[in-house]
Amino acid sequence: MRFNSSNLKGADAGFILIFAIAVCLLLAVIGLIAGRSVQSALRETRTAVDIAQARALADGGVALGVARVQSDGDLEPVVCALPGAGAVAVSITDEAGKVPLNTDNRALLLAFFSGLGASRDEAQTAVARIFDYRDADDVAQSGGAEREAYAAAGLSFRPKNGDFESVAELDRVLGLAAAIRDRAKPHLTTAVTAGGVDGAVAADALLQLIANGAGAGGFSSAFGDRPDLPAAFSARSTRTFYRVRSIGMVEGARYVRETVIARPQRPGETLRHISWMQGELNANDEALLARGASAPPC
Ligand SMILES: [Ca+2]
Repeated sequence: MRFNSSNLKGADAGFILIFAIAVCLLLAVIGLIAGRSVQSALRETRTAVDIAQARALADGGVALGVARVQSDGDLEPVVCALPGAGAVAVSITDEAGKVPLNTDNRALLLAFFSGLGASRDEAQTAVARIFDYRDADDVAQSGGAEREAYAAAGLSFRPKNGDFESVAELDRVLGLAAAIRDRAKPHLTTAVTAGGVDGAVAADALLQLIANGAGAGGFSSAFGDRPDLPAAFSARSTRTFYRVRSIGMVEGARYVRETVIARPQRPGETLRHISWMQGELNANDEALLARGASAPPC
C-alpha cells in the first residue's frame, strides 16, 4: 500500500490545530478559574475586613452604652453612624427586669414556665429539676432529678449542686423541653439573685407571660395592657447589673457584642464586666438594623 505523504501532512496539520485549540481552551479555563479564585479570595478578604470593622464598631458601641449607664442616662436604644465606617446599634437592659435563674421564689419560676407554654405538671417538673440542679444535696424533689437520674439517662455530666453561672447552663438540666428552654433563656439572668422581678424595668412580654402563667387573677393593670407584678413576684432593682448589647454594621457584615456590667456602687469602686461574649442577631434586631442605614452621626 502506498503511503500518501500529502494526506499525512494534512492529518498532522489537523491534529496540531486541534491540539492547539485544546491547549488554548485549557489555558482559557485555567485563566478563568484563576481569575475567579482571585476574585473569590478578594471577596473573602473584603468580608473578613468588614467583619473585623463591624466587631471594632460593636466593641466601641459597648463603651457608648457603659457611658450611658454610668451617667444615669437614657436607656433607650441608640443607633448612630460613623461616616465612612458603618453604624452601631446599642441597647441597654437592667438585668433586674429579668427572672433570676438562681431565685428561691418557686412560685415565680412556676408562673414563668407556665406562661411560656408549659403545662402545670411540666412547669413543676422544670422548677423541681432546676432546684435539684442547684441545691447541695443529691435527694431528688418530687418531679426532680439528681445524680442517679442523670447517670440513668446516660449523661456525662451531673447536677452542679451550685448556682447557675450562666443562662446557657440551663442546657445541662436534665429533661427540660428544648422549646420551652429556648423561649425561657432571653428572659432569665444569673447576674441578679433576687426574690422577684422589677416590673418597672421588665419587658412587656415578660410581664405578660408571668401574668398569663399565674392565671392573671391577682394582677391589676394600672398601665393599660401592661400587667403589674404582685408583691410576691416583685423586687426593686439595685440598679447595678446591666446588659449592654451592641451591633456593629459595616456593609453586609454584622457583629454582636454582649456584655453584662456591674456598675460601681461606692466611691473608689471600678466598673466590672461580668461577662463579655459574642452575641447573635435575633428577630427583635430587625428594627434596629433598619435604622442603621439612615442613622445620625455618633
Ligand atoms: Ca442537688
